[in-house]
Amino acid sequence: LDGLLKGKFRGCMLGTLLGDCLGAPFEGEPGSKVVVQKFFEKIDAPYKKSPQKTYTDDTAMMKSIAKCLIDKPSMDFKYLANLFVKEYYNEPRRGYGENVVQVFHKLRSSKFEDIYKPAREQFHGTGSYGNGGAMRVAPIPLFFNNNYEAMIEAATQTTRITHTHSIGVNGALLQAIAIHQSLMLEPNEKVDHQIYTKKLIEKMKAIETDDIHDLHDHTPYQTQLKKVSELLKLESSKKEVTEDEVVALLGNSIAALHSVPTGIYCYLKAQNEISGINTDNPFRRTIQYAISLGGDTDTIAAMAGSIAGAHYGEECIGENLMKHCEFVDEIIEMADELYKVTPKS
Ligand code: 8NA
Ligand code: MG
Ligand code: MG
Ligand code: MG
Repeated sequence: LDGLLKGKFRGCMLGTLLGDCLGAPFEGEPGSKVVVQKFFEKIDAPYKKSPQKTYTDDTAMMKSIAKCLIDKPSMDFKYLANLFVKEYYNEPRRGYGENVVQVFHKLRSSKFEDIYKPAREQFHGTGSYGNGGAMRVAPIPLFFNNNYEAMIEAATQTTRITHTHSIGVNGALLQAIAIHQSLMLEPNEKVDHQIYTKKLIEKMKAIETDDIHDLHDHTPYQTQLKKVSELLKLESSKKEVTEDEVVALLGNSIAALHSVPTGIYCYLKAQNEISGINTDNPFRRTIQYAISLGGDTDTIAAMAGSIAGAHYGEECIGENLMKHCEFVDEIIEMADELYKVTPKS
């Protein structure tokens, strides 16, 4: 797999970018397979002069994590907090979460004295459970692909700069673990969804150990993953599951609990054909299906896209889709730089 890894780095980071750029126009909408299929038919055609799709906070923050790893390969979280803040003040209109901007203001005005304090103060001291930690995490499982424990530690500290609620942190960990698992797969082979989800559940068992006092269920991600697994099992016995059923069961909101497992489901389901989604390409199918669910489309597509990109690699990402998105060349360059500084086995 080592020879493939460079293409998988590109695929994974492009997955975040393309899911973000192509999903952003639908953010907050109810979701429609028909509308999204029409959109993709236009996008997945030779680039003429249709307007470029722009990225949002998901990619903006992923860039900072990649830059941090490239500049300081041992990881410097204070430097990362600085990069997040710098990026935000350079381009504040990238569609950041409503409340996370308070963290940036406080980090700056406190001169980064305690980089975790502003995040701890969010939502009356409960911390954010938004999907902002998960949406940007891709470079961490890439860089730490050889060291699982270090990956978990770095993903945790990276997330805690803005999100301290265990739902927010554990959502980012689950997303990192999924990317890590898919990075190890052969690009041309399908993965067994039952084995894949079982492995995720086992790993989350080691993570979901703290009491989450405001929650009834103390192992909420394991519960969600069991639903993902059940849905996929149902579908392999030829039962069709509608988008409404998926949204009702797994969610499509900005809450990490109701979007990270959904992204994983999109990736696994899209290994096979999906009715109403006309493409042979499993990467496109992944993000197109994620966007068809509506809700937090850019973020769910970015998360699902980065997992799919880690599995299939850059080869699988269509030239047409890339030509319609801004910042593709820069992300490829960043993925290559990240690959260069990544410890090899
Ligand atoms: P965040 O930390 O501001 O969280 C996002 C939202 O989640 C908050 O504004 C709250 O509504 C809610 N929330 C989180 N934690 C709590 C809590 N403990 N108690 C009550 N409510 C809570 O920002 P983030 O970085 O997590 O947000 C990421 C999302 O924002 C991504 O989807 C990104 O694309 C962006 N975004 C989403 C939308 C959308 O409509 N879905 C719109 C604009 C931006
Ligand atoms: Mg966004
Ligand atoms: Mg809750
Ligand atoms: Mg979003």
